[in-house]
Amino acid sequence: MILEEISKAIGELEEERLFQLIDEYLSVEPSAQKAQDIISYCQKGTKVVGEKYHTGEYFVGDLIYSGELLTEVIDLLKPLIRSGPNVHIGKILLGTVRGDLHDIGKNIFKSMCEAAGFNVLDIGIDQPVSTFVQKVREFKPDIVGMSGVLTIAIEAMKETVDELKKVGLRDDIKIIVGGNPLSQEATDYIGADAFTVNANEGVQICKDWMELPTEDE
Ligand code: B12
Repeated sequence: MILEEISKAIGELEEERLFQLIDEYLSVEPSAQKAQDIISYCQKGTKVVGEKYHTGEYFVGDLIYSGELLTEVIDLLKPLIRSGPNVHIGKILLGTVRGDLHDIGKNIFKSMCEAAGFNVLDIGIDQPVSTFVQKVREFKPDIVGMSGVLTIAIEAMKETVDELKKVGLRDDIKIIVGGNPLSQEATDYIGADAFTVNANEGVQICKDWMELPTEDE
């Protein structure tokens, strides 16, 4: 019930109500799981913001505001998300692909990966193919994570994978792509190994690749 209200507060851009509800939800036994629940419902709320923008009810300023709200929520939840083990289980190179400036989802995935014990190199937003390739050479990650929420991100992801193949680096790494427009069909087109629209699921996939037990085991 509170979670549905949290989702609604994001959709309606009601800052005060949103943080009241989050306080209320976390007042009893705050945990990493509760933080993840809040993130999932906030993500649901941003879909409403996106729809309202699409139909002309909201403007770019509202998109920006929803982004700020989400960033504040993530900052608030970070101490809970980060309560994971202090071990090194693998290296992830992470970035938002060329042409796409959205980074809230990427940042959530990053925090969760770090909490799980991954060493994450975050190269930021709007990253060209050449930077991904250069950083794979330098950082030698086990996994490359590409984020994108614009439809055009799919093409940029494909070009990045194609270039990694061309220079002979593709077979050394696993590639996961994340963001709202992704699907199995898009993932096959891109040439990635997996996709997700849920950061928590993404972490589990990465852990599986490193042959580590999942949360449920
Ligand atoms: C906030 C927002 C913005 C903010 C972004 C702020 C920021 N710092 O990121 C600002 C205002 C900058 C913005 C700008 C624009 N936006 Co915008 N934006 C949104 C909005 C409302 C929410 C996005 C978001 O943060 N969602 C919440 C996060 C948590 O979800 P997520 O990204 O999917 O991430 C989750 C998973 O996918 C996963 N994940 C994400 N990345 C990764 C990576 C890996 C490796 C893994 C494993 C997992 C993973 O983990 C996350 C948590 O579970 C969406 C609406 C929507 N439906 O999403 C529109 C939306 C994405 N924007 C849109 C548009 C059109 C724009 C603009 C073109 C608007 C304009 N005219 O200027 C510009 C584009 C700028 C650019 N070149 O990128 C469209 C995209 C349409 C399309 N199909 O291409 C949307 C869908 C709105 C709409 N319905 O029209 N936007």
